[in-house]
Amino acid sequence: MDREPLIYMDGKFFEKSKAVVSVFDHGLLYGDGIFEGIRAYNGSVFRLREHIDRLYDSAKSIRLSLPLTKHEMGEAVLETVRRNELKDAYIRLVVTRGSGDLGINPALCKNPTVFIIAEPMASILGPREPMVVKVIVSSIRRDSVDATSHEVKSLNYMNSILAKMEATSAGADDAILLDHRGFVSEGSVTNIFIAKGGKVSTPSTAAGILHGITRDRIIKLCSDVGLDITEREVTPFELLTADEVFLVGTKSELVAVGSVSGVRLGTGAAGPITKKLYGEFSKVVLRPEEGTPVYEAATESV
Ligand code: PXG
Repeated sequence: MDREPLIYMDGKFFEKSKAVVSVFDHGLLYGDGIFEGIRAYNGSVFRLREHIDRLYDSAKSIRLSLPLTKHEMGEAVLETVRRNELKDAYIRLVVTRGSGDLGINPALCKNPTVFIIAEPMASILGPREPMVVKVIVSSIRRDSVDATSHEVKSLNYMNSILAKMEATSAGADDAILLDHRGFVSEGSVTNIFIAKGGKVSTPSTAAGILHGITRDRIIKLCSDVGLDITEREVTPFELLTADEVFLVGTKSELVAVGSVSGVRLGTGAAGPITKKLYGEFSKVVLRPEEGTPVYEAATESV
């Protein structure tokens, strides 16, 4: 596109260079805000309802009252994709506490700031083999459920960022974070699955991981294709000794893990379960019933 991308901000559209937030916005000053990363595939927003529901749960948990109904928020997402004439896109929906003063008091922030960015993004899913990444187990722990729990998709990503930096300096692609007890929690921006002896496991949400929308869909997909899938506590030992490990998330989609902290898994390539789920997930994202159409006259969006 020759013209600048159009960004939704509080009900209006602005060119990218003009879409700015105040330096007094508490999203910037304190990470006081929430967001969603959403994907559109072939002109349809994948699991829009689930993303909007999660956003409203995040908002409720931080006592942020959203200025739009769920339906209006869904429409704003669709309109942003439409205005940018996109079919395959990555959408970032952000709500901050809004502009306040230099203190943390959220009561002084009168109106939340809502903005939505939609950028073109092609899927890595398809007929080819899944991508394979190297990960490390990070020394940075996920915050516990009674701290900055990752159940809230908040603007505080410092532990993921530090873990990612640790991975990069160790020559790895990404990091796996443990929870405060030492159990496996999730990747820096993905949920994690392991397979051993044909059985698939994923850390349960009890220790405060993000309730990933891709994770949910992959759990269901495992059952649909007859794989034994359990949500439970997973130890670092199980991670190192798994036959297969893979990471899932809206942006990363589904990627295989070839090694953990220098320990090779299987042959170091994507294993059969990972490949099977990758192939099936590639079809799922394109199914009309999994998404909300952007361009057809919508009957009901969210
Ligand atoms: N865990 C964490 C900590 C995440 O940030 C996921 C799991 C996957 O959740 P979904 O609902 O997308 O299946 C995320 C995803 C990125 C990026 O650049 C991704 C996320 C946040 C920021 C950046 O890939 N969230």
